[in-house]
Amino acid sequence: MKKIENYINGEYSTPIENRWIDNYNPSTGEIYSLLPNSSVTDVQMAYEAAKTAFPSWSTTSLQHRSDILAKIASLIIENLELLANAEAIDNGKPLSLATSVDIPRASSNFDFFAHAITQFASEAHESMGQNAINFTLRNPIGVVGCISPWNLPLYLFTWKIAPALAAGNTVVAKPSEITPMTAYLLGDICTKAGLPKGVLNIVHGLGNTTGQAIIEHPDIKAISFTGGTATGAHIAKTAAPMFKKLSLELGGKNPNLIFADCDYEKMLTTTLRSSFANQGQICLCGSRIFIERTIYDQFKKDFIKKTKALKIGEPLNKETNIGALVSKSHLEKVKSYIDIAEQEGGTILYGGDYITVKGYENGYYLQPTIIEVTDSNCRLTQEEIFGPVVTIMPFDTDDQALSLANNVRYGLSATIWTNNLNRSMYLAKHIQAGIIWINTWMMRDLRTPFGGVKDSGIGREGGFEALRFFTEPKNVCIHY
Ligand code: TXE
Repeated sequence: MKKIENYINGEYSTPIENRWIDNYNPSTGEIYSLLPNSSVTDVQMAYEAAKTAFPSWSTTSLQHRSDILAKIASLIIENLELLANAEAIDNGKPLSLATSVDIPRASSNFDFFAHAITQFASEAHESMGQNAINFTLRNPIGVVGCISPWNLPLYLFTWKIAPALAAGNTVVAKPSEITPMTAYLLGDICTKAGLPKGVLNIVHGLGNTTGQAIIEHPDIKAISFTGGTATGAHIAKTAAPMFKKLSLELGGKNPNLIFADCDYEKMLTTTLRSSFANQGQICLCGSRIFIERTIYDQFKKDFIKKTKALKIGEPLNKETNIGALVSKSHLEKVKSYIDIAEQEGGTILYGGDYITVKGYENGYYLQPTIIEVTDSNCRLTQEEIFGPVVTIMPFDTDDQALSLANNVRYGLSATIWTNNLNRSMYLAKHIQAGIIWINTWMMRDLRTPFGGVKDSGIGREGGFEALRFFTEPKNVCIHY
């Protein structure tokens, strides 16, 4: 059986205690590889390698650092097929999605920060009348920790690592234990790109042991984390007494507000994607759909028709729109929400059951599911289900739409469909979220701030925000 290994000090190695975790292929339900169940000692080895590499990496020329990151970006594209296949098998997502989105984006993350770092300027202030000038140095922090989830494995792993490295830090990183494969393959790519030993160290293992060792490490002074809100809260508590810098990108329960005056066909196609892309396992998915009452019945009819047409199947099949959910326990969790629909006052309009895919009978497949709700306070519209399940509900006025949008503990993103500029600007200003899309969804520009408010986390990733997070400002005042 294939054994995934840690990547420490530029070399692959087995975990010190030789303990392993089963890695499942979600499309077959079978174990297809093993990954290290790394201990505190493995994390310490990764830390030591990163610490040793830091002085040289943090002082290497900007151009050299930028060239290496750009090389990693191009090697990811050269290995697109290998990585996309690995991602589809490991995660259950359609190969077409991994090929067109996940892996190209992992490459763009490196390419973007290879260039962004060369444009990252610091401030200077002349203190008038005091004969003084202040300028701000932006020093790398040192050894930083990056912890990522399973839904967009290489995409989100590199979204953290690339800016951390660009800013001159060295890294101890842990991908999700549920989807370790592409992070494992990245090690080899980094070696081939000429990344010096110890600059990036990848340690595999469980959250509450390996991950815990990273967040508890007293000398790892910054943690960038994407994952569940409960884990984020735990990390914040653990890190607080050590005054670690934290970037937490957590869950979402995003509203999709649809007004009668929108571009209907564009809205319908995009809403299908924002509901079910990646089996609904994207923190940005618009899982709470609110529709202006005048088009509610029409929308229901059309949306169900389009959802019915989606092809559910084996991820490697080119025809597949919806693959397998990531794990058996996640499948059960998502299904358990469908099972309480009725008692929560909901009506299942479409879907709601497991699916058996021929030849893949033990895979984790679920129908895309549309549930009509009458009360936005029910658990289905309040809790993050993180699967191919959306709720729909009508509204009558702009203010009602706004209050429905904000009636949730999360605040990651929101989508507004209208051609009325005043309405869209009013809502964009007042919806409590870090990201607003008007007449589109998940259109990304890597220069923009990415992250949420309320229980969706703290801090922003992307562009100079990420470089600010991964550097420590130091003001220097010169009196002349
Ligand atoms: O995430 P976890 P899980 C949501 C989604 C999902 C729920 C739980 O609702 O159902 O979170 O998913 C590591 N110290 N999102 O359980 O546990 C873990 O090993 C340090 C939203 O998979 O938060 C993994 O690498 N690290 C989301 C990472 O944290 C710890 C994406 C995320 O795992 C740790 C995924 C600890 N004590 C799930 N415990 C998004 N925002 O996109 C766990 N980890």
